[in-house]
Amino acid sequence: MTAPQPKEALTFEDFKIEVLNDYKIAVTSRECSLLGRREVLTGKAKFGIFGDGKEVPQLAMAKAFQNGDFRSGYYRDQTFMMAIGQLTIQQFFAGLYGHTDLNHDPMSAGRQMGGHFSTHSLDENGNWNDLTKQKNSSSDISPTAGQMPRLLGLAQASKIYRNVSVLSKKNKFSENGNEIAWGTIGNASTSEGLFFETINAAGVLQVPMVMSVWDDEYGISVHARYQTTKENISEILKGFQRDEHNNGYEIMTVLGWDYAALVGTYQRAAQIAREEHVPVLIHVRELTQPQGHSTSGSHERYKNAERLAWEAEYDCIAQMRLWMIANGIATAEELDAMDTNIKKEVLEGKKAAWTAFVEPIKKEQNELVTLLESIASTSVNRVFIQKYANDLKEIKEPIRKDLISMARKVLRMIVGESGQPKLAAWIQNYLNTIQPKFSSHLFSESAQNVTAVQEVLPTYDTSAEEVDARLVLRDNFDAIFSQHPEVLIFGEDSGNIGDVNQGLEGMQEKYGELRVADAGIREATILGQGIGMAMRGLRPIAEIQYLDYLLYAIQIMSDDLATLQYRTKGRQKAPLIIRTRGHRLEGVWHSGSPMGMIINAVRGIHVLVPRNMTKAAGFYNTLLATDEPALIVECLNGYRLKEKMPTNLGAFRTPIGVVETIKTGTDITIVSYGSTLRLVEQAAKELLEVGIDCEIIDVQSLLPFDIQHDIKKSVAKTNRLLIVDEDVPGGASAFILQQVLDEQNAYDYLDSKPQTLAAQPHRPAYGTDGDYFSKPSVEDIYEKVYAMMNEVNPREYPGLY
Ligand SMILES: Cc1ncc(C[n+]2csc(CCOP(=O)(O)OP(=O)(O)O)c2C)c(N)n1
Ligand SMILES: [Mg+2]
Repeated sequence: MTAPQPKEALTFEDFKIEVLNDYKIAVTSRECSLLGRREVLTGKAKFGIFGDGKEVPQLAMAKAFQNGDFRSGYYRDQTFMMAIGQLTIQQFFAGLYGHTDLNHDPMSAGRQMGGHFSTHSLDENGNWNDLTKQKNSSSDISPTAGQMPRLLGLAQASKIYRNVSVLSKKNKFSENGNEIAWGTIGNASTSEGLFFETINAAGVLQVPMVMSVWDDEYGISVHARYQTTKENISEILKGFQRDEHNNGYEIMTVLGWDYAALVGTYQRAAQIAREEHVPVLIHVRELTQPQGHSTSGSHERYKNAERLAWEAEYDCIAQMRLWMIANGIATAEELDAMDTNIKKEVLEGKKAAWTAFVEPIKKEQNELVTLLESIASTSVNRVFIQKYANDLKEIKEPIRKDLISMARKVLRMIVGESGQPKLAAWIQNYLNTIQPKFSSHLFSESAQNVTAVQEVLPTYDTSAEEVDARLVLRDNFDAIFSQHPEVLIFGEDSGNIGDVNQGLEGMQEKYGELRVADAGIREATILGQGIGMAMRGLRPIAEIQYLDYLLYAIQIMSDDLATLQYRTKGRQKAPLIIRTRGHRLEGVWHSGSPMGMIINAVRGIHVLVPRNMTKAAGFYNTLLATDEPALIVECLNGYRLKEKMPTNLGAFRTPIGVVETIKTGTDITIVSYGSTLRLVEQAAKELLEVGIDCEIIDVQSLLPFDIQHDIKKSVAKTNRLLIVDEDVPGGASAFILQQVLDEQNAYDYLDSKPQTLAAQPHRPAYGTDGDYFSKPSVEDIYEKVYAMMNEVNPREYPGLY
C-alpha cells in the first residue's frame, strides 16, 4: 500500500497529524456504536442501528466534501457526520435516547431513531441559512433507497446554478454550481427500483453526484447472491461507464479497509464531479458489520465462522491501524493509549447526554409528585393518590408518559374535589408544553406559510374574451417564469411540446431547456428532482403527466417530502410544487381521482383541487409566495373549456384552505370539488325547476380544509348536507364528512342524515357510457338530492321510483 499523496505544502508531520485525527474519529465512532448497542440492551434506548464497520471510507468521503456540498445517505453514516463536524459524541447519544430538544439532538429532536442524520438549512424562524458556508446533509429516511430520488435533485441544482445565467451569481445556495451531491447506500438497497431509476437519470442529466455503495455483502441476513446479479453492483453497472463517444459515469472500485486507496479515490471522484459535472459511482467493497445489522438481531445467526473470522481480520479500523504502524505514523502503544482516552471520552459524552435527557423530566416528576401529595391530603381517595405519588417518586429514570398517564388517572379520582382544578390545569399546561415536541412543524411555521397569503382576485378588461382555458395557464406560467428566475418545470413532454395539453406551449423556446425541460418516464425521480432542487433554494414545479401515475411517486411524496419539515423539526424544507392533471376523462388509467388515498398519504403536503384553470393558475401564484410543498390537480377535461383571460397574470392569488360558495341556496348544501362541480351545477339548475334550491360549495383545497368553517355556516342555513366527488365511496368524501362533523360540529344544525355520493368502487370503464356508469352523473346527483328532499317533504317532492 502507498500513502495518500500529501499535498505539496504538507510535511510528513502535518500528514501524520491528519491521519491520527482521522483515526481518532474512526475509533470514537466505533466506540459510540459499541456503547450504543449496550444502551439499547440495558433498556435506556429503544433501538440502535450504527455505523460500525463503515468508518474508514467515510473519513475519505469527508475529506473530499466541501462547504455547500450535500449528502443524501442512510443510517450507516455516523462517522462521516462526525468527520464533517456535525455530530458530537453527546449528540450521538441524545439521538439514541430520543431527546426532544434540537439543541441536544440536532438531527431530528428525537423524532427519528438514531442514525438518521441531517444538518440545519433553516434558522429557528424557517429562513434559509447560507448553505454555501456550511456542510449539508439532507435529512435521512428509513425506507431503503428512499434517499436516491432526492439525491438526483440535490445534484441537479448545481447544474442549474452553473448553467442558467440569471442564477449563476453567487447566492446562499451555490457558487457557480461547484457543489457535489454525495449519495450513500448499502449494497442490498441497490436492489430497489429507486436506485436504478436514479442512476439512469443522473447519467442522462450529467449531474455532479458521487454515489458510494457501502458493500458488506449483506442486507440484514440476506446475502448478495440473492440481491445483485453477479453479486457485484459495479460490475453490472459497467455499461454506464463514459467513454470518448458517450457521456456516462466514472465508475471506481475500492476496498473499504484500504485507507490510502480510499483517500485517493475520493479525491479523484470529487474532482471529476465538481469540475466536469459528471456523475461518479464508487463501489466500496469488503466492508464489515462488527455488531451485525442492528440491535434487534445477531449476525452470528447467519454468518459462518469463516466469514466472521474474515470480518474480524478485515475490520477497516484494524487494517487502518496496521497501515499506520507499518508507515511509521504511530506505534501500537501510542494507538492503544489513544484508544483508552477515546473510550473515556465516549463514556463521558454518553453520561452527559443521559443527564441532559433525564434532568428536565425529573424536574417535571418532582413538580407532579408535590402536586399529587398536596391533592392527596384533601381527597377522600387520599390513600390511593398517595400511593400513586409514592410510585411516581420511586421511578429513577422517568419518561413523560409515566407522568402524564398517572396525572390523568388521578384526575378521575378527584372529580368535584378542591384539587381537581389544580390538577386539570397542570395536565392541560403539560400537554400544551409537551405535545408540540412531538407534533409541531408538520407544516411550515415560518412567516411564509400558506395561510399567510391573502387572496388577490383576477382582474379583467371589459372587453376580455373567452379563450381555451389552457391559455390562461400558459400565459400565467409565462408571467411566472419571467418574474421568478428560480422557477423551473420538468416532466414527461413538458419541454419541447409544452405538455400534453399545451399549458406550457412555447415556454421552452422562451426560457430554455434547463428551465422548461422534458424528463424521462420516471415519476419517482421527477419527484425527487423537485425535492432536491427545492432543498437548495430553487422553486421547481415537478409535473406528473396524469394523476393516475402519481402512484409511482406517492411513496417518495409520503415518506420524504411530506415528512421533511416534521422530521427535522422545521430545519429543512422543500417548497416543491407538484403539478398534475386528473379526474374524469377516459378509462381505467386516465380518469383516476383517488383523492382519499392521496390526502391520507401526504399529510404535510397541501392538496389543491381547482375547478378551472384560472383557479389553478392562482394557486401557482399563491404557492410561489409561500415556502410549502403542494400538489395541484388540474381538471383533465377542463383545458378546452372557455375562460376569460385575466389581466393580472402572475399576480392574482387563489387562497389556500378557503372554500368558495359558487351558488347560494336555501334547501341543501352540496359540497364538491374539481371536475364533478360542473355536474353539480347542472343538477342544481334542474333541481331549481322543481323548487329545490341548492347551495354549492367548492372545497378548492382538500388540505388544508375549510379553515374558516364556511361549510358549517352554510349547513346552519340549509340544515342539509350532501358531499359529492368521483373518488371511491369512503374516499375523500369520507374525509370531508369527518371534517364537517368532527372538526366543525355541523351535526348541531342537521335536519337530515348527512350523505355522500361518490363513484363506483371500481376503476372507471372506457367510453362515455363507461364514465356514466362509473362516476356520479347529473341524474345521480339530482336524484340523490331529490330523495333527501322527498324524505323531508313527500307531498311536495313525491317519490320518483
Ligand atoms: C423499503 C424498505 N424495505 C425494507 C426495509 C428494512 N431494512 C432496513 S435495512 C435493510 C437492509 C439494508 O441492507 P444494505 O442496503 O446492504 O445496508 P447495510 O445495512 O448492510 O449497510 C432492510 C431490508 C426498509 N428499511 N425499507
Ligand atoms: Mg449491506
